[in-house]
Amino acid sequence: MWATSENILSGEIIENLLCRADYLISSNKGDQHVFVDKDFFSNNGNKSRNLDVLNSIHQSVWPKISEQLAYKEPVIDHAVLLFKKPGGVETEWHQDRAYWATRDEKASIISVWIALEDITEERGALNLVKSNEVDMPSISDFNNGSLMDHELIEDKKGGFPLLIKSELIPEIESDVEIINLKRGSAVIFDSFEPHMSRENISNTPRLAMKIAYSEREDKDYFLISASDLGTK
Ligand SMILES: O=C(O)CCC(=O)C(=O)O
Ligand SMILES: [Fe+2]
Repeated sequence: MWATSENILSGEIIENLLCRADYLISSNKGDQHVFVDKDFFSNNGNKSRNLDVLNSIHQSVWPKISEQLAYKEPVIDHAVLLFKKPGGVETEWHQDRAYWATRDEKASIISVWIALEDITEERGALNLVKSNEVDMPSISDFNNGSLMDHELIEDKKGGFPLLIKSELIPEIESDVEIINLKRGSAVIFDSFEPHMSRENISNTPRLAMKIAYSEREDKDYFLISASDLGTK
């Protein structure tokens, strides 16, 4: 399931973030996958990075979703920049649940995928299943879906080796929505939402990011708890 939320981040926060990430945007390193500098946001004692920017992002995003999500102890599960360089390859159909089943036993992770510029299909917009769209109040029903069969395909350039089985793709592709997003707007989706994005055929990097929330429970792997973030 998924929903969109317009103007979730202000221009000022985006400017600040892109300024910090400028070394990645202007780098000539042609990563073909979307994960650039996986530790851009990190919480590692005196090597913590960019938690002040993450806090400003969290303070904007959280009020828009927290009432619907009944987390007892919310944590930022992870937060990453998703820059797809020109020529960055297609990210093929998958459900994130296939990757997270063991570390998020009760399926609580939700992802907020934020456009840091206007994003259209030829720049690598996300594709989701059209009939899975809900309005924002209904995100309280998130994470009740089921996991489709995935197959492990090694050597995938797109960085996602676990992909929905090819025989299931035609049905998904008969019901697709391409999510063209304006700068500062977001799509919020649960761990069961099938998604993909095409190659970036434009000549500048596609600028997006993701902040993912989850229930703390007895997890030993998450970025930072929502309550600690404001104090860093
Ligand atoms: O940003 C993209 O194009 C895909 C990213 C993705 O699948 C994910 O972060 O789970
Ligand atoms: Fe994904």
